[in-house]
Amino acid sequence: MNERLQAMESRLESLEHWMKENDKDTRCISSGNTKQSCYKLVHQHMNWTESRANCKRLGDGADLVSIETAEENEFLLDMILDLRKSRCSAIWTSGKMISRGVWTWKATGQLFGYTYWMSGQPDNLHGLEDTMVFWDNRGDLHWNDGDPKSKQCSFCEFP
Ligand SMILES: [Ca+2]
Ligand SMILES: [Ca+2]
Repeated sequence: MNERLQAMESRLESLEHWMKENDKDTRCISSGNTKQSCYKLVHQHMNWTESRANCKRLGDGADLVSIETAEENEFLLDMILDLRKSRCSAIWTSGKMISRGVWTWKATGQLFGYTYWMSGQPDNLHGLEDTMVFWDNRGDLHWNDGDPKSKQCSFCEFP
């Protein structure tokens, strides 16, 4: 490869690294033998499809968040409590209902294992709700199924 191009690429990489380190809405977690994941809380309100496209722009392997463990869920809850201020009552994840009562993480294709549904949820209100949000219901912060057309904050996950 051309040397100047190589130098530019390495400068771009260090710039990307710097931006990750200095973005207060982004935090990373790594534990034991799990790969490091970084998470960005996006405050711009978008529908589910727009939110997913926006996450993918963060780079290779970036998508709306998928939540495999209680530990990962706790990490995200802490971020929400620290960062959202009052701007996000609901936050998109990659959770999607693929048939009645069957939920998957679109980012990974995995079925839901661990769950953290709010009591009475998912309720598929008016038959319109098939995407998963963190929802703050007067201080009760849990998972809910929401209408993908509604505009909300979102959580991206990337390596
Ligand atoms: Ca994950
Ligand atoms: Ca619901």
